[in-house]
Amino acid sequence: MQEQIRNVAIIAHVDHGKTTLVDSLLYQSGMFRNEELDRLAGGQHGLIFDSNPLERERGITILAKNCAIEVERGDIRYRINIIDTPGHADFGGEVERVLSMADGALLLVDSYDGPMPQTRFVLQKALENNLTPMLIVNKADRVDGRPAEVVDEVFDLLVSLEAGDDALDFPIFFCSGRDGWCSEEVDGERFDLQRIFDAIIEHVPAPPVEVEAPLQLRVSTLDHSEYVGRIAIGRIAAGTLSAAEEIKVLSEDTAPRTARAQEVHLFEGLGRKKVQQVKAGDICAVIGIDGIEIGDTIACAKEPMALPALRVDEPTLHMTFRVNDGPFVGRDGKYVTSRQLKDRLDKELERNVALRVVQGDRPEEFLVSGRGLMHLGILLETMRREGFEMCVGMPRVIERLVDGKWHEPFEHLVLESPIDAQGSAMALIGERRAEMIDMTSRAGSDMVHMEFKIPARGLIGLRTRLLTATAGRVISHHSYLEHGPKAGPIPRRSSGSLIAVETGQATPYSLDALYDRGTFFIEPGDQIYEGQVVGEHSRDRDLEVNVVRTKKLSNVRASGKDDSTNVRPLKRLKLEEALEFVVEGELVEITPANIRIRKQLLKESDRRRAGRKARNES
Ligand SMILES: Nc1nc2c(ncn2[C@@H]2O[C@H](COP(=O)(O)OP(=O)(O)OP(=O)(O)O)[C@@H](O)[C@H]2O)c(=O)[nH]1
Ligand SMILES: [Mg+2]
Repeated sequence: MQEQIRNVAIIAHVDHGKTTLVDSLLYQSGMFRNEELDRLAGGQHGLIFDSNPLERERGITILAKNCAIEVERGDIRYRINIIDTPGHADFGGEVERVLSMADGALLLVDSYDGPMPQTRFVLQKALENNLTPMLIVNKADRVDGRPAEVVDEVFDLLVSLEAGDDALDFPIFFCSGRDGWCSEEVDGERFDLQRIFDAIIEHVPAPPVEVEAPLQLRVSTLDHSEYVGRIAIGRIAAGTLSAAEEIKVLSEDTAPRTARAQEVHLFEGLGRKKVQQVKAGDICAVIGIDGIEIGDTIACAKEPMALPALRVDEPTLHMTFRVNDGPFVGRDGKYVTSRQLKDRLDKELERNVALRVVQGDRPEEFLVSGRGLMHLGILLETMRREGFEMCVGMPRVIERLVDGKWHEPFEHLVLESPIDAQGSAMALIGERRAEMIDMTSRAGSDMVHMEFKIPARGLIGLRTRLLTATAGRVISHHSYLEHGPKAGPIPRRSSGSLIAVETGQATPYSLDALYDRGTFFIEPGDQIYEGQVVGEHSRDRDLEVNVVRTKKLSNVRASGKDDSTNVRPLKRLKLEEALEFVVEGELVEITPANIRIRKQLLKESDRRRAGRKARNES
């Protein structure tokens, strides 16, 4: 039987249903028994393809993943390599690099939301990679959907991205990935997802194959196995690759070297299978090449020719990672030294392409740059689960010097707000130097849709505050737009910190006495150290507090205040909330069991001296 290949990436804004659709495609592929697949599903959204523990916990895709589905049409067997991508803006780097493996893209757009900031970003990247798009208006089962308008909005988007005429001529499906059906018209007859396979076969071009040309494969993703070490994944652009073949590794910054591709694997269903040979056009995994990196070309040993290196957008946010030098260091972590921290960051750099790490001012300090708070937050969360302890400083946006002037990153922010919450949302956005680009209210809905250009700086902490100010009713999304001349100052937070002045165990007695000073991050019984930030002050300056005081014993029974009578507002900070909270001079201490905030200088006298020095210098 003749075999043909199709390579498609599934792209969309966050939560528009990519992974759910991939799962349904797996179910309807006929390659598996349903029970077999049911067993693999899990996590918040019950998905098979979001397989990593953090993905399951958060209900989002973090890493792009491949699968391959085989379908037969007439006497041709088609291998369809499907690449699921993450939709959250912070993982844009992940999307950019896997797109280089695809020839077509299924662009999913929610039938209610329409195109959102990340839709624009991924579509733009798909067009830059010359991918043929197919539009899937997804979640077509939604009763509040507005599929016809959404199609128009996608056309407008394509026009504004200056897409060529051929890109405007694409097939459109109305689809419920969750319920496993699709239709070619709004409210038209419903078919199973075989139609989607048919459309991929028909519209996505077969990969350009020059089987006779010298081998070229650019590494798009890395995987790792304890047994075989590093696994390079990419599409063969030209030639063939056989198991045990001698090849050359071409890298941007090192000299070409010879290596052996010990094994080659093809994707098959959810797994991979070892094969003797892979031909141009197919996506494969190569085992046994030590030290290979993303972007390297695996080339023919006799006539090595490099493919252009992978380019991904620059990071926009950075912060310092440093060893934990707090008094509780090592209490619950396994890895605490700067050596261990450095090795771990080096390992991360191998596969996390949108990440940058440079040595900081001191040996125990590293400046880590990424795409956003979530991107860096996921890394920190992963490290803490592995047993690392570290401290990180306040996240800052990365500025660039353009014609002698500092430029800062701006983002495209979209808000969906109920009309009655619009005022509170606008007030928050206003003080953050956002410029409104567009505002529309949708017919028959009490929601307003607003779009802004906002300095990336202004986004730090914005989401949490928006949710608080509007009782959780505002939805916000953003993605990187451009660097531009610096906007004016933006308040980071209006409150000060409550700082512990003594080390010990927090007591109900002392916390009760302080209950009206602000919101505490700690509870009675917690171990606290001097210089730890134990809460958020209700006023705009820092306040030193003693939370470890115990009640003086006396014979006289004081009236009233005896037991824990006051209601203490408690807020346990999650990692990302802590990163949004810290200001200059403070650090987030991250350990497997605790997220604490502390002053960089733990002693009050040191802080006072440093404050005086800074004032004198300015
Ligand atoms: N009504 C409806 N809901 C859907 C459909 N497909 C997905 N959803 C829901 O949308 C949410 C997000 O689905 P995912 O498949 O995780 O979305 P995603 O695009 O992969 O998200 P990220 O990978 O995090 O960007 C889940 O709660 C799904 O149950 C659909 O066809 N109809
Ligand atoms: Mg997903």
